[in-house]
Amino acid sequence: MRTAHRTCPICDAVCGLRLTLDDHDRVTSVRGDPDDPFSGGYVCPKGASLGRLDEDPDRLRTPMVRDGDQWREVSWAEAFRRVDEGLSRVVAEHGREALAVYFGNPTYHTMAGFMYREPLTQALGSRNVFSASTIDQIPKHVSTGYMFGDPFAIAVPDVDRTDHLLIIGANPLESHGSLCAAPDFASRLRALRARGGRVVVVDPRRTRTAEFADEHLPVRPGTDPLLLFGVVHTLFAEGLTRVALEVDGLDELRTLAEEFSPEAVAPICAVAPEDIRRLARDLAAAPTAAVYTRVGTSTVEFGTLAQWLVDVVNILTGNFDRPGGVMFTRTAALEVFRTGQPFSTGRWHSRVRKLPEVLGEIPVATLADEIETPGEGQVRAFVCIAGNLVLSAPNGPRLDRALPGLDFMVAVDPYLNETTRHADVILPPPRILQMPHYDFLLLIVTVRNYTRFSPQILPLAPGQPSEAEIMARLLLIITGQGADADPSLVDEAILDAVLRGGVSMPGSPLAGADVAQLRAELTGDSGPELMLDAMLRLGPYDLSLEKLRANPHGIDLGPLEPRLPELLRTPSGRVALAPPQVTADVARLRSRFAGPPPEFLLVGRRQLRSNNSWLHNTPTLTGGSNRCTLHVNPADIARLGLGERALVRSAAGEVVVPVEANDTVMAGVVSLPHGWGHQRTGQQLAARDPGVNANALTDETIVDVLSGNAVFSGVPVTVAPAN
Ligand SMILES: Nc1nc2c(c(=O)[nH]1)N[C@H]1C(S)=C(S)[C@@H](COP(=O)(O)OP(=O)(O)OC[C@H]3O[C@@H](n4cnc5c(=O)[nH]c(N)nc54)[C@H](O)[C@@H]3O)O[C@H]1N2
Ligand SMILES: Nc1nc2c(c(=O)[nH]1)N[C@H]1C(S)=C(S)[C@@H](COP(=O)(O)OP(=O)(O)OC[C@H]3O[C@@H](n4cnc5c(=O)[nH]c(N)nc54)[C@H](O)[C@@H]3O)O[C@H]1N2
Ligand code: SF4
Ligand SMILES: [Mo]
Repeated sequence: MRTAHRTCPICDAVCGLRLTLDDHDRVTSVRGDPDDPFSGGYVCPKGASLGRLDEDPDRLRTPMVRDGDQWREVSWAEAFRRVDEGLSRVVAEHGREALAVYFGNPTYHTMAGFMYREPLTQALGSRNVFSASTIDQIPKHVSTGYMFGDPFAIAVPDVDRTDHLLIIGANPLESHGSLCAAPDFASRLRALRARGGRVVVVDPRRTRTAEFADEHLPVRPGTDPLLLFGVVHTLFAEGLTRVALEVDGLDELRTLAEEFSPEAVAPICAVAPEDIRRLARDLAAAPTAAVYTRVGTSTVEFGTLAQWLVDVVNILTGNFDRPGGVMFTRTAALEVFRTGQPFSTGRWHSRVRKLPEVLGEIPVATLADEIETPGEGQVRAFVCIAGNLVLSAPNGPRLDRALPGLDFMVAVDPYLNETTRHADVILPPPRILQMPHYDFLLLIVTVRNYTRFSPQILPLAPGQPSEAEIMARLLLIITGQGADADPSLVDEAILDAVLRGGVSMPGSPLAGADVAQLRAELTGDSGPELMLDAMLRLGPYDLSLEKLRANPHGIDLGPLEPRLPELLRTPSGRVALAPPQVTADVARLRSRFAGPPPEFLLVGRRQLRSNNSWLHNTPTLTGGSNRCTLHVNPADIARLGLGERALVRSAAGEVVVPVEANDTVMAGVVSLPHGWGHQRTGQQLAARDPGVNANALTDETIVDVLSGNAVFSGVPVTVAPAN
């Protein structure tokens, strides 16, 4: 028996876990680490199942090569050789622009996913770069990019100190928070209320979070920008603004909000004018208040406007960048992502639909167009890293039809599933317990400054590559250096770039230091660990990998502190309250909701014991409430005469799905979870209870025009009894 400590890599809450393993290295228990100063012993059912998830017998342990519809296990050497042949042929015949890459959600949780993404993208030399960002949070980057000059200036709600938390379109009691790492969100909200604070939730569904809150306001899906404009209007009209930052655009903002009185927007949002006024007054009256929003206002047609207006309200009420409001984390590792380059979108456009580039990538919503549409630059080879796009992307079934048309596809994924089955080669990453872990990304949105490193618990098998090595080898292959080139060359190049960048950053603790000497001092058992050591030494807290290793429960680095104006990167040095690139979309907002609403609007539903498309094969995480059903309000069921199953149709497609009467969803709205629709998968348990693909209904032709983000929420559908 032995004990090991490990960050849970599944969701954004970054809980610290304590595992026990027996003499055969089998995990016998997973508990929350009680000595962890940040997560304090919290664990959810997914984290508690980490052992079972990790030892899943359906997890691939050897590379797989497909010949026709036959799969065979091959050696790593042969797998990389096949990848080299496949990619090299496409580049030789069609050029680099024929290559595409996707970085899926799990790459935001692995060290390799963070450190090798940019180098791999550079190596690709193609504009066909896609990631989970454009089916998730890219509207936030666009709004903060234009408001603060930094697309990563993402403020988190100071949940531990605020007096009033308004949650719009997020369900942290089931998702455990996102772009806000706060393990045990429920206890934090309980403490908030215990100290006399209030929690208000705006959501078309009475979620677990809404049940817990002091107040729940149902809102018609997709209309939050109008609701928020109603709040802004009220703040101005009633003289409730108290801006405490240097801002530009206050007058433009007031003028823009003029037409959106609570009376004007109420019928569209289905929220009463008095309620909208009260939202504004309560925020203004609270000693401190924070507005927090996530997926429900991001994966919608006006996602960027909604993200912008949330920050606007936080600024207008004087709650931006101050304790109890929304604040910026000061993360331990060097903030390599803050480039200081002036932010702009649309530096290039996608080939087929001319959608603007954001942060160097183009929207997932147009991937199928780029694969299917002939011509110069057509995508012919696809590198899919940790993505199950057939289930995760808008109109997934179209991708299911498009992927077989590729000349070559390689997937880096532990499973044979709906998407990877189209690959020619699957390269499985090591098991979770075989990977060291550090959350380069999630630790930039913690509600306290905090850091934690977890070494690998189990060794790699002889000859088995780490996920970092897989990415490095892909990079070497893509740059034409072949399947046998030395991956440490890639590591050294990344290390050199990190160190050079770090010593030349203004205010760096190691400004002007000798890079070769720094490199010699670094410690770590792998490329990513050496990179982490470099970034910790170059970071603001005088840390190193050695110090983190000595503190397996993590290190609390104190409460969040104000970071403006230090973080501002706007040309004016002030916050842009009404950036023209963002306000340009207000005209579209005005006209979009002119007519009567569709009969039904579809929204999603995250489930506590599920995580996107890949946790349905673990016995402890299946069954019970984890069912792929359509939640329909009982009034709608009666009106439509719905029986056990419903036929749901949208502009993109249709599904037949079991109906569950549920009064938590507002009338006129139906809710279907995503990540289901398992078919032809190598996950045997998942195949037994497949569910339907919610993304057979979502429409890839409609995006948030400013960011290109997919629209998963507020999709017009019809619902009818199915026989
Ligand atoms: N309708 C609808 N669609 C949605 C959403 C919605 O709310 N509604 N949500 C969207 C959001 S927010 C997101 S983030 C996306 C997520 O969509 P994806 O990017 O597809 O991410 P996941 O489904 O989480 O996992 C993708 C794959 O990663 C693999 N994987 C797991 N661990 C690892 C690992 O360590 N390494 C590697 N290489 N692979 C691994 C899994 O086997 C799985 O095949 O879905 C989006 N799709
Ligand atoms: N258990 C579990 N946890 C997860 C995941 C999971 O699949 N399962 N996925 C992870 C990922 S990838 C992410 S990005 C995060 C997401 O974290 P959250 O954003 O907290 O997750 P959701 O549950 O999608 O919350 C969105 C809420 O918005 C509501 N909503 C839908 N449309 C609208 C709208 O138009 N307006 C408003 N105001 N609300 C609306 C939905 O009903 C839902 O309650 O969760 C992460 N954690
Ligand atoms: S809340 Fe998230 S990070 Fe914490 S144990 Fe559950 S899945 Fe893991
Ligand atoms: Mo996500």
